[in-house]
Amino acid sequence: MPVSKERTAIKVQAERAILAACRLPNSNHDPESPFGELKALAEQAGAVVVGELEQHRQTPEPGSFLGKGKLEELKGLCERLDAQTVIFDHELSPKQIANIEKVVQRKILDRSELILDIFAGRATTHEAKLQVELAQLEYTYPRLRSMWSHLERIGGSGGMGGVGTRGPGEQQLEIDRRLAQNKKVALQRELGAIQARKRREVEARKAENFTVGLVGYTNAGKSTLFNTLTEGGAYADDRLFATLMTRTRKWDLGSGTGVMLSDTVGFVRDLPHHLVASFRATLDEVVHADLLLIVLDIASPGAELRYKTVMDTLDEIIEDFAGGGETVVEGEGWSKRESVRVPERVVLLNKVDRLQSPSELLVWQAKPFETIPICALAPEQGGTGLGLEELRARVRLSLLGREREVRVTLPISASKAIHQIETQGAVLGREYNGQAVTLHARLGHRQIEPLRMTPGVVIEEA
Ligand SMILES: Nc1nc2c(ncn2[C@@H]2O[C@H](COP(=O)(O)OP(=O)(O)OP(=O)(O)O)[C@@H](O)[C@H]2O)c(=O)[nH]1
Ligand SMILES: [Mg+2]
Repeated sequence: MPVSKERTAIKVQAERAILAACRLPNSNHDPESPFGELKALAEQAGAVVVGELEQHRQTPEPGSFLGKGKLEELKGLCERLDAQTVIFDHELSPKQIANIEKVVQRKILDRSELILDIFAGRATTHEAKLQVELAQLEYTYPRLRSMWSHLERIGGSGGMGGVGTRGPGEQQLEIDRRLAQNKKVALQRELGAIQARKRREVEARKAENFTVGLVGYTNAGKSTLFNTLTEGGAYADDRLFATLMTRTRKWDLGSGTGVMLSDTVGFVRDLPHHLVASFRATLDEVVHADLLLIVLDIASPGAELRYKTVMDTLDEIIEDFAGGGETVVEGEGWSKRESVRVPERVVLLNKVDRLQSPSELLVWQAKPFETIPICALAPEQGGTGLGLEELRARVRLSLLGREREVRVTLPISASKAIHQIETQGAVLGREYNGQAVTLHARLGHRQIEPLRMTPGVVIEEA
């Protein structure tokens, strides 16, 4: 099938690659390690990075990003280092790709294509595969199309051997385009059905439970924390985009309380927007949690930039989803408008065990937002368990509300309510009076409100 045949053309598996970038005055790359992240991404995709080239400019060259001289230099570097592929640290237009290729005579990939390629290799669930395929059709296809027509022109002139594709004629391209369009519609329909079902599940879960979302940059330690807290087998690994789909599990907070915790796909700087669109549904569930825990790897270089990326992406998703600050909730035969509530956010300063000096932690703790330093690795895996108790207490605070001392009088027969007070709060004393009991207890205010609704219960401040 033409579509899948073309997709293989962006693979960089085992190819020798050069990384290239045009640094503009406001580029948001990490100055300490300008190619660090792109290199990690390229290696995740299976490429062998053999060289790097960057140019500092006030504005990019419109047609080709880099200036003419720099492109010639890039060509020379490819020849010297025997590289088949050049990966740019930007999103390039199909036209720019074609123009650069014309000079450099090598396969040119942009950052988004590279990320899509990694996602394609990671997708295991049916939904993730559909989402990747859709994103590739939308993003990669137009680029491959122009690349191919270009390859056809330079075909056989050497240098492009690795790609080894015979350019299709115009007629073939037209057939491919139609097939791709049909495929896209079918994928969108199938994904729509899956996502509608998931939305109903999420709504039901939210109605009954307090929900907590783990979000953060890729490789921050979300899945590791998820596993440590829920003892659940989420896949955690030291590679980018280890997790592609949201997973939700019950997290037991002790004393009969618990919340639903969700692990999510990691963010990355300049996440391709086509990818964001198709993974948006996955994140939507999470940004509407009651509490967001933002996991940040503070031991890695560029933590500041990562923090900013995560916050900006979250705000974007919430804003897009909210539209005018309202969201429409639909059920069978009904719909209602609800104003969008922005969940509480707590930033978890992870991998504290890897810090070189404690002063690095102080910098983060001095920030104007709420933080908890943690070590997400379970003690069995060499972790220290640092901060996990504080985290539990913080989530309990969100769940139950601030604690107050109260005297609750209720019939002895209300055994369910008594059990709840005993397990979720701290009972300081009790007095029996015929068929009634008065419990002197410390309870969270969110726990007190439903008690007030229970018939026969009287609550006084202690
Ligand atoms: N030393 C140390 N390593 C950690 C800690 N937390 C996570 N790691 C390691 O960091 C790597 C990435 O962890 P993951 O949990 O897969 O990261 P993630 O945020 O789920 O990543 P994605 O799924 O790619 O978004 C793994 O090798 C973990 O063992 C920590 O507190 N200390
Ligand atoms: Mg993960």
